Amino acid sequence: MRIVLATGNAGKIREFSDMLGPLGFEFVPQSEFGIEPPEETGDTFEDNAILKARYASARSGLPAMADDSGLEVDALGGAPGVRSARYAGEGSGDLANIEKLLEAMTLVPDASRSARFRCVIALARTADDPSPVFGRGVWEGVILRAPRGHGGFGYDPVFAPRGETRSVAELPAAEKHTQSHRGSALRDLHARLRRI
Ligand code: ITT
Repeated sequence: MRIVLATGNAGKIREFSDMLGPLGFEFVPQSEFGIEPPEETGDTFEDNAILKARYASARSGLPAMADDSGLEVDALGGAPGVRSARYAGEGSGDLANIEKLLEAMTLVPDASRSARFRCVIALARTADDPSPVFGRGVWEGVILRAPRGHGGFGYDPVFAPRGETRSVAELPAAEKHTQSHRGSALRDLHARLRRI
């Protein structure tokens, strides 16, 4: 079965191509259909994930899968959350977002720097699928005081998983996939699909 991968984020596309290979579906990035990511108007990861999946399915006529994810920082009341991609402003890049986060966390002591990545993956079999399937994943950790490493994307250089001294950007990709919110969400989605 061909499924549209409804994301415009190159980091996510890389991780999904690593992880989806063994699942036996053919995933086609939405850019191959000329689909641009829609505006994310939802207040929750679920809302935005299904909004993106339905949008890509409507435009391609195929089933579509979308990921909505973000970083939740306890000392910032859960921010940047669903706004993680645009924390430093609309269209802001990873560097600007990291800079804003580190600045907001300057006075936060080591013991209070807990945070987590969340990921919700939605699969819409048609644009108006009345029972889309969701997979969810969480990855607990802390916010570092300075960026470290060059792997991954987004906030990876400033997030160290719980019990780990390296940042996610210092982990080999395969190690990130076995632990990450995205890896867990994909395994959760896969398990639910097998029960349908
Ligand atoms: P699409 O909506 O097109 O998929 P996006 O980048 O806008 O791309 P989101 O709205 O889901 O995606 O925003 C997620 C943001 O959260 C992402 O841009 C990163 O800044 C951050 N993020 C999510 N997963 C991450 C990961 O594994 N490592 C680092 N940062 C991550």
